[in-house]
Amino acid sequence: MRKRVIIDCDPGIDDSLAVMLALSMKDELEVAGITVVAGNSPVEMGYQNILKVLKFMNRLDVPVYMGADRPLKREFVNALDTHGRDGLGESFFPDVPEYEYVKTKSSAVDFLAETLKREKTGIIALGPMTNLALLAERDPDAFDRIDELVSMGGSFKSHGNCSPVAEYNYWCDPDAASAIYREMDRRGRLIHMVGLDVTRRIVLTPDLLTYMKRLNPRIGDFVEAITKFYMDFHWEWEHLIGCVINDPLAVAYFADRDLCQGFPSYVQIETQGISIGQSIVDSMDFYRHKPNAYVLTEVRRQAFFHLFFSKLLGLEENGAEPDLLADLLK
Ligand SMILES: [Ca+2]
Repeated sequence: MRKRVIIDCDPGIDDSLAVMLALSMKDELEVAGITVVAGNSPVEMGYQNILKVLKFMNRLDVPVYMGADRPLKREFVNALDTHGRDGLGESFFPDVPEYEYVKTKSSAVDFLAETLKREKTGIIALGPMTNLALLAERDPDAFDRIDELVSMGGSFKSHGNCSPVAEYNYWCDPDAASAIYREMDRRGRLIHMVGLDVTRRIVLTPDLLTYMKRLNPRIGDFVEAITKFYMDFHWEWEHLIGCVINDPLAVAYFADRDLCQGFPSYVQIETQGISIGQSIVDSMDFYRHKPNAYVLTEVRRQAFFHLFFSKLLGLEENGAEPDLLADLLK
């Protein structure tokens, strides 16, 4: 059965790849709408970027809603140094003109509240969780109705990506992240924490990109245009050849729980000091507190890429040889 989902995101290069994947998983996912939040890029830029992605995917019918333009309390710090001046790897695709899409009037929070109350819907959160924290505050009943919440964010044993200990989404709005983990705790529910422990293993290498271009030049060229800058950034900062694509894993995991494994734990998010934004995972059960999160630690990397490529590119249709992909993923 198809799962209905709202994607909350801050596009962002890997957000864009995640949305492309979600839209390609037609048998598994029904994307009810996309809400945008300030994060990797300022919210207006993220809104335009998601329209660019929807246009490329011929899916401008999917409604997009503008969300929070800054974190709950902290000053907003974007990640355009990582994602390029346009938030899409300096691909500089033109803005989508207004006559090509349906301009939505309600805010992201209103759309979330209405949709959650109307139908069973899950949420994949790919950016700072500001919109979701505002929803919990303004309409707790609607928040209660979230079917499943998968959050790309945080880190258990892996190091941070914007401080020694913090992952960007939780670091950007630590108060929102902290609030969401507390809300889940209060309700006795688990948030799925798709953190850097697993997403760091998802590296799009130049070889894999070439493979994408060979199999499906249209998609491959688009992915190349938005990831080139990102790859240069990874080389400069981490001496990594390729780029880490965090967000698509959260989408894939939402649809297929067998892709990752982890453990239930009590998690809190630090909101101050030098470890601001850190996800504190009580894996040793010091606090004797019931779990509020399912923390992912293992990912079946080859299975993820197989899914990613078969959905996005169409592997069999394009005559892909399974052995070649297996070799590239060794
Ligand atoms: Ca993101």
